[in-house]
Amino acid sequence: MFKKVLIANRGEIALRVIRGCRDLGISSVAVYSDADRDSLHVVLADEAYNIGPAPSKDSYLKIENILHAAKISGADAIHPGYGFLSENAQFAEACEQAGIVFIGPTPQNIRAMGDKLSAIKLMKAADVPTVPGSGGPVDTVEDAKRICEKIGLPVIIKATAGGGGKGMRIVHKMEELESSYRAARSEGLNYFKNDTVYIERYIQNPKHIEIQVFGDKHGNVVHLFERECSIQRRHQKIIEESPSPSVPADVRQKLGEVAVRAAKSISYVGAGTFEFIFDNVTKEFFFMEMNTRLQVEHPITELVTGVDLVQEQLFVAMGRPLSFKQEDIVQRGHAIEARICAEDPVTFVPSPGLIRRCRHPQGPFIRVDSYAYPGYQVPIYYDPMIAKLIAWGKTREDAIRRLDRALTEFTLTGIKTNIILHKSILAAPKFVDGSYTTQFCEKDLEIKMPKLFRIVDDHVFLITAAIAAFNDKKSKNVSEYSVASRWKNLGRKAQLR
Ligand code: MV4
Repeated sequence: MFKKVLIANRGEIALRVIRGCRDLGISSVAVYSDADRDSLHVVLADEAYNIGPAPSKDSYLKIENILHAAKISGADAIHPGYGFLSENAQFAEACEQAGIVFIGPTPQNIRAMGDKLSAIKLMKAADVPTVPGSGGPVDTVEDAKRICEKIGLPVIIKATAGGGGKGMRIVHKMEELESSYRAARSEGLNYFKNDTVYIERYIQNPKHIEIQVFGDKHGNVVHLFERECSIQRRHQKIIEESPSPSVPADVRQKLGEVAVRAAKSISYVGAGTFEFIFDNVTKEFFFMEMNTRLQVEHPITELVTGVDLVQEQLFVAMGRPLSFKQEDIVQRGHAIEARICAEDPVTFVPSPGLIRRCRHPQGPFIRVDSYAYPGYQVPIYYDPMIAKLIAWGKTREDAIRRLDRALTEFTLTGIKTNIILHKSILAAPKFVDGSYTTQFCEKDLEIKMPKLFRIVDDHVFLITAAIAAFNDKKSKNVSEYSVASRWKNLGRKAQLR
């Protein structure tokens, strides 16, 4: 058993890992930047070390500083969380060389899947379905034209090192091909110092379906079924759910088998996710890429399967065999996660700043993974996601209703949040019937949003407090909570109209 684990991350995921450690009697070490002195992970961990200035490149990405903190604290292992150094093979290697266990896949696993073309080649060799396309680098415009003529339009050009939608171009007309090809290459070069691109047939109105896998150091691999993450905007996921409302039982079975075969073919160790593009009409699926980390949306898998994924990561890293077998894993009920972000719900512009009021939802089958508290200053330097709200239900309808109820209970003022965006998504017909695709935010949502909802900020509380005090002459104490409940009632009526 590890005695002490360092968490090389911040925010809600750092809290998630600290709690996973404490549940096993393992002590935790936090690291923090100058901007995170007042962050909750520093408070909740058993000890904490400053690792540098606010910018990530000077702190959370600074390998030497993190390893130094691990050494002086005597940590046995490092959990990287997601983002930052979580998919950095060099970091995983540096940990090994320093005699500290990296809680994650092997450096070879990370490298094999980090380059998208290398990943596609490996998957093809393992008989995993991939999208028809070039299957390798496309080095000239002439090659690009030949491939397009062969596979037909539309196509998608992708930078091999790309991510987050950067270095990607969809081509609908032959006339656009040359400029799109050059744009994808130069974006790859600018953002990832690599101008290699490849071409695939473009799957229209796709769904994003991913499969959670787990491997141990003894060659065992299992899957924990799917998550659907099609509700996204500009490649930022907003809502995820499990199971997917679109995947039929026989396809689900296939997806799981394929993912396990894929993970075994690369001797995968730890938590990983295979991302597939799913054609909602033909119900075909194709491998896209693999994420060699624990993902943001892991809680929905935890709620549906009952497996603590962080504890399992710790066990696997200690060298234990997986604590469950494939046949032990069943999907029970339905879980939906809403990513709560400090951002304008209409323009999506980040809105860091001081949180004034903060009351988290509670009640049956609600999970809140949050690092928000009243008086906390959300820093400008990092991701605007401050909380994840997850609801479980026996059925999808129950889960939607519960999530909506919890969103109504969630009070966060001082900063703008996307809470009302979530409420509007949950009410959208295409979400309710489950037929939404990755185009949902652009096609089925954005236009309706600003008309239906008003942005509520802290001054609304002050006005409501004044009205409440004026109206309620019998009441001697108008507390923050009585004001909040009054405002909620009014707010709900206003929203229903
Ligand atoms: C695709 C695709 C359609 N066809 N590949 C987006 C990020 C990366 N994980 C893969 N992505 C896609 N790859 C083929 N062959 C559609 C997406 C995609 C997408 C593309 C353009 C604009 C928005 C998108 C949102 C989700 C997925």
